[in-house]
Amino acid sequence: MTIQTIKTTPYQDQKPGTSGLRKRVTVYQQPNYVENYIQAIFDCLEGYQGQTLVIGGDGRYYNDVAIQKAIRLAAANGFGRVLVGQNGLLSTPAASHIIRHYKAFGGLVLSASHNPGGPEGDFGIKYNVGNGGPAPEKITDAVYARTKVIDSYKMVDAPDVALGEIGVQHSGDMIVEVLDPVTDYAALMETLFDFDLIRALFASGFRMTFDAMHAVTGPYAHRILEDMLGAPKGTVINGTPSPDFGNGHPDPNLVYCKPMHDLLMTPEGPDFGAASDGDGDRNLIIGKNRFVTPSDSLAILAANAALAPGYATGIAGIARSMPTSAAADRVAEKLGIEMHETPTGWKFFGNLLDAGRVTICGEESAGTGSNHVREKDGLWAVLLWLNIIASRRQSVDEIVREHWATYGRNYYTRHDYEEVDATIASQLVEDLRAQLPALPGKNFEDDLQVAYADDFTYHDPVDGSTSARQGIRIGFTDGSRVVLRLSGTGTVGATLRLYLERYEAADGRHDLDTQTALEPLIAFADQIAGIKSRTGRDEPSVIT
Ligand code: VG1
Ligand code: CO
Repeated sequence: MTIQTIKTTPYQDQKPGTSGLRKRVTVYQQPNYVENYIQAIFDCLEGYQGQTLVIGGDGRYYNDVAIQKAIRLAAANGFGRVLVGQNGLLSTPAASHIIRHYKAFGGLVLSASHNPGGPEGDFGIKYNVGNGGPAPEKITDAVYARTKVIDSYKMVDAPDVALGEIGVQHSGDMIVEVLDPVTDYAALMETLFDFDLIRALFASGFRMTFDAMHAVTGPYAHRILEDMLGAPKGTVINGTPSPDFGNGHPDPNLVYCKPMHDLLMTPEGPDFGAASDGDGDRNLIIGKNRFVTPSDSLAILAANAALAPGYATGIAGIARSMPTSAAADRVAEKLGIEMHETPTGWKFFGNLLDAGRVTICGEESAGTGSNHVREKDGLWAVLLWLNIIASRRQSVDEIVREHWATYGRNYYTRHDYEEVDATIASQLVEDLRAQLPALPGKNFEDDLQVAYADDFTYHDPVDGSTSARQGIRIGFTDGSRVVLRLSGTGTVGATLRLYLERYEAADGRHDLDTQTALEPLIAFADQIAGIKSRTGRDEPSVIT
């Protein structure tokens, strides 16, 4: 076998964002772009000689090309074994599980998640560490620094691996094992949930529809929902992964899943609807006549987790990202367990999960998960919902209403302004930041009094690290909140995210339209940040 050391020149734009390095496919297709980035990752790691690396992706365009490169780089750099999903497929949560299950050193997850795919779409690479979770900031910062000076990479001169063939092959001296992407993950789900109970639910005539959005969860949902749990064939739609996601946008929200939402609002529709994103870590939950906001879903799953066998002894604590509504905080308070508020992105949950301080985590962006892996997990959330529905013998709507009646309701929405000019967006944030010290005590929109205004800084209670400038929060005396931050996953211009929240007590009104209930906060945010005038947009690109 020949190991070649190949000269290269650095790129200056390989800065990982909220979840790995996401760029247009055309950017990734530049000479040595993939090679530089993966070599830079390896250069920042220690002790992997002879160890196992997991590789898998969401099946998007360029996955196959990048995987062959990754395998040759891993072989030349001295990994002993690569575990790769058949046809290069592994959902993000399955990759996390496989890293943990086979005690791998780490893994490369090739995905740009919910961003569109295809030759004109996006591609992404993320490194996960040995606990199965995204690399912490100290690693991603080091990788970025390395990419700026890298001058060579190592590759073996070996033929392509046959990714379609399950079993053992070689790349140079390194073992390459092609795995069925679903089997280990499905076995894990069986240990967490009462499959007999869910099977009985489907047998009793309960109907659901699961939209895999032409992305990676298709094979997982077919196997688990239809084959193992007996949901009728056809329950899973768009279940064959395609490189451009059927020319769609695999983001499970009310914009891209509108047909499913509308179906669930009709008498003929099924009892339950769910969807997952490009890489299978997000979830959308809709009951008949009831859309469940991700923040509420987190709170409800945490409050009812003990109904599932995997959590029967209770949960240790809950963590949510800062912009996620405080609905889960009320559940933690009632259960008398720890509650943590972290910056956006799953990498901040890893330490809390490893330390056993939290069991369930969630983000407002449709991500929920638990200590079973170190990523958010779309199908896990769907299965926990099914387990809860089957145990309580109630509809989603009844479960949600009872939750509000017990804990109160956190009205919540997110307004996204996409592809805004990056200079305008960062100026907007800077100007708003400058206003913060003067805000506390001031009154707006009749009855909104500012209680605090800051730029969120996270102090990790486990490793003592600090992450500053994680988003502007303005809190009011009645518990309402406005949060504003810039996305770290976009690939063109800047995306401004505005998060709005208002609490209505247990005995309050829970049947208002969300946007109406939040109107004064929306007006306040626009007044103080000048969003419309500065961006020239009359309305958000996406409202979730
Ligand atoms: C977004 C979401 C965040 C999520 C991240 C990765 O990040 O807001 O909650 O963790 O995407 O999810 P940002 O920086 O664009 O707001 V995924 O499913 O795209 O890997
Ligand atoms: Co995702």
